[in-house]
Amino acid sequence: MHIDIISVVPELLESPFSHSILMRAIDKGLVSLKIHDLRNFGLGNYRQVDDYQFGGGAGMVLMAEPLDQLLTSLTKEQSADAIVYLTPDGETWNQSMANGFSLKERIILICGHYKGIDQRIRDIWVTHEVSIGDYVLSGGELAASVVSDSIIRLIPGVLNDAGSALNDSFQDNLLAPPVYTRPSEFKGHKVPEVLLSGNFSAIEAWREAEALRRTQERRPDLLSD
Ligand code: 6GU
Repeated sequence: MHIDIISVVPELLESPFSHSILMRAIDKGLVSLKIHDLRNFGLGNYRQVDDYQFGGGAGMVLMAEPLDQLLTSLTKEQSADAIVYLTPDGETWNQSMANGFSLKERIILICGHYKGIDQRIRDIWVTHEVSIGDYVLSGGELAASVVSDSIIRLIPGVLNDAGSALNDSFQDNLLAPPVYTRPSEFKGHKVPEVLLSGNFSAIEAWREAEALRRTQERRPDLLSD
């Protein structure tokens, strides 16, 4: 899989991909990722990328031309399977969307800033519009990191334990059961006996029951879907 991310603040995207699981996925060659500074396609001596909005109103808008030129150059040799614009008015991202995107070969993510991007780029280029929840972020970069993380960890070979992604919360519309590690007693709180029993079918049954109980308690909406 290859992911291109377009941003006017590329520095915001460095850390999430430089550590832990995502860094190892890149090092192993399971995914390649390139961050593109929109300013390199900016107009004029000042490399301008944004301008006032027609009709007035506060906030700048990312101009169509720099984005169009960058998108043209990115898709010249190979087309993209998805061109995603991260925006609070997009479709709310979820695990089933992440599963679908993990099968794609080539994804382009566009991070908006200020008031967003010129509508014509959305009309001409964008295939998917994605939000990560009902709150406002200062730009699309954190959302692009969230979306990328949720996709990349589903690529076969990225997680060491093959079963690991399948057991995650949401993967089967259930929240994950509680987990414990040493010591078996901590400040008077004991680890549930069954987990120490070595009886794997009993452990599996306990985990399933706990997952269901947690989901009923915290997210009953998941069970009715
Ligand atoms: Cl994708 N972008 C911004 N700016 N804010 C958001 C968001 C995206 N998703 C939720 N809030």
